[in-house]
Amino acid sequence: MTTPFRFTLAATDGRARTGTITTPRGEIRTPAFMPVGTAATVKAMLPDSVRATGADILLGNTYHLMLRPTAERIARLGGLHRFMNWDRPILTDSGGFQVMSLAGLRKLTEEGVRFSSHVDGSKHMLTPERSMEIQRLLGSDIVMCFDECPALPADEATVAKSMRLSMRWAERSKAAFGDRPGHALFGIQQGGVTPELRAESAEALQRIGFDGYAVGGLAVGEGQEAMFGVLDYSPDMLPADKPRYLMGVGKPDDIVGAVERGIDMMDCVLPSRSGRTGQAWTRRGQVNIKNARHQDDPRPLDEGCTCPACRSYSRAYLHHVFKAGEIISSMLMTWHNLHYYQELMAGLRGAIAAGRLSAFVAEFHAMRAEGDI
Ligand code: PRF
Ligand code: ZN
Repeated sequence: MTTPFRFTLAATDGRARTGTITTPRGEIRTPAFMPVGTAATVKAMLPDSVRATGADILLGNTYHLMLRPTAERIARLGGLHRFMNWDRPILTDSGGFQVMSLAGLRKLTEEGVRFSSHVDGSKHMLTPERSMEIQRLLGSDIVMCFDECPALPADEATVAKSMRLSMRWAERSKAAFGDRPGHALFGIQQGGVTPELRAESAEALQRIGFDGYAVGGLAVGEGQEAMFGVLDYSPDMLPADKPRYLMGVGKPDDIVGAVERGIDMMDCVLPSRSGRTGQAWTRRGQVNIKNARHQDDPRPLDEGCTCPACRSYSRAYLHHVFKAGEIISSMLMTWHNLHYYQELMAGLRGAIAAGRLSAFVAEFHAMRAEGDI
């Protein structure tokens, strides 16, 4: 028999939670950070290295993979896990958000979104049904509903209309997903920064019924204060016995604030992308390795970090390989950043389990306040 998809809470501390999501491809310790593997790779990292940083699950993208190399080709080659050599869980985003931020010409209707590819200009259509089909062809373990996410600020009428469309699409997503033991379908709450719209969306999703619930439509231009404002109430509108996933977040302090407010899962390109542009995230905040102050510095990026970049290389070396445009710069910086993010998640999980989250968070902010020295 297939292992069912299951979420078990182990402990709570205030509104924060720690637990385990069980899937046939392995367990996901929550709160979980999911590295982004958009084009069937976490850029500059081998899958074993991503695992070594502590990741239990990766994120993949419907939008990118449908365009290149296509979901049908990946299915013929045995599915996304085999294709990219990652045998643990994969969550796939549904494509709507990426169409809106990346595609060329777009036309949104009740049916779905017609758009032209940012790769070659070719024309495509994404609907809830097609998104479910693509995510099935990829072999995704956690499938996301097809939704629309308006950029903020937007007027309330626009946000309401978009949210209601996303709720009709959620119903179609569920019908098209069908019954797939061992695979999960997550609904996505929308509603901008308006509590009534967030409540309406949460109720609509729970009427349909999902294996998990995402908070969508945040980190789209509203700022951290407004985002935390929504997170002060919106996770509580979602079922306590199902995972809650905050999409596309964020910086380390966003993650800490979201976990404090009851979020169980997050994803963001930040640690991998900023690694490639010479930005490191450390316990003492951000370090820009491009800066000339590092060129004679024999110390590691972060004295307390056990990643390969910090164990074996100096800041001077990391500065040099960045300046020289060497590929190892992206490899080492990405590894460090993903390692830091996963250490942060492990720290949060341990603190919640021990009932000392507020002390952990105070220490987190105090270390950052000292700055990089
Ligand atoms: N919906 C989907 N993917 C997303 C978002 C969303 O609202 C966001 C918002 N931060 C990131 N990725 N489907
Ligand atoms: Zn490191």
